[in-house]
Amino acid sequence: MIRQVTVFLLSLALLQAVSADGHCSGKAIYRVSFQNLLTPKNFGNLIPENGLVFSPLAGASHSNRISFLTIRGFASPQVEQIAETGQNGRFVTLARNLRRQGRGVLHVAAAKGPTMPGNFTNLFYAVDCAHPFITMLGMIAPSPDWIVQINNRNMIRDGKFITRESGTLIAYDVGTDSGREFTSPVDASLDMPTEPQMNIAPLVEDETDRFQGRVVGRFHIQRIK
Ligand SMILES: [Ca+2]
Repeated sequence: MIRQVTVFLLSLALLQAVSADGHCSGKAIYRVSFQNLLTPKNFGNLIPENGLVFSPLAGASHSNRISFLTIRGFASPQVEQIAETGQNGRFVTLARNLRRQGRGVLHVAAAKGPTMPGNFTNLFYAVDCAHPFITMLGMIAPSPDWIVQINNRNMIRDGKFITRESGTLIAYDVGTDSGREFTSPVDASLDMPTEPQMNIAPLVEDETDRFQGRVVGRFHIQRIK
């Protein structure tokens, strides 16, 4: 018995030593900003004359047990809803349920309104060592099923929370609708379900890419606490 306790205490001491020596500890809060570059100035007559919006953005911080969005995988019903209608209700409900049940989600964030052309939207996420991944997405609207996103992005490098990170956003086709025009999501007559469903992939891989592979936005991640 005494030996078992000693072994336990020894392994605890060992764990703490390891954690003080480069393994993750603590928590952090990040501001994630998506900037919408889909303005008439940037895209001219490639896009509708008033530009395109990002639908109300939504996201979550989560563990490696969960991937809400996997490039080259099939879109979930939650991602399909965002991509085709711009409504994030299913995604937010699922993420909140997982959080409540302690199943890999730490924090859920959702914007109140769309990100207009030329504007940006900030969402905030708490992360910790067990939930260091951030996924965030929104629809390019109007469109058939095109999104901007960051997925499973790890806020830990070499055992430490990163300070900041920036990058570009390109359009992704989530593979659930075969439309190719900037059509209103409420016009059901223009719904063209893709059957069988295709993988989520960069829209530029489709030769009819309306954005011609160009950058449609930028993301900025900043640790604020
Ligand atoms: Ca599509």
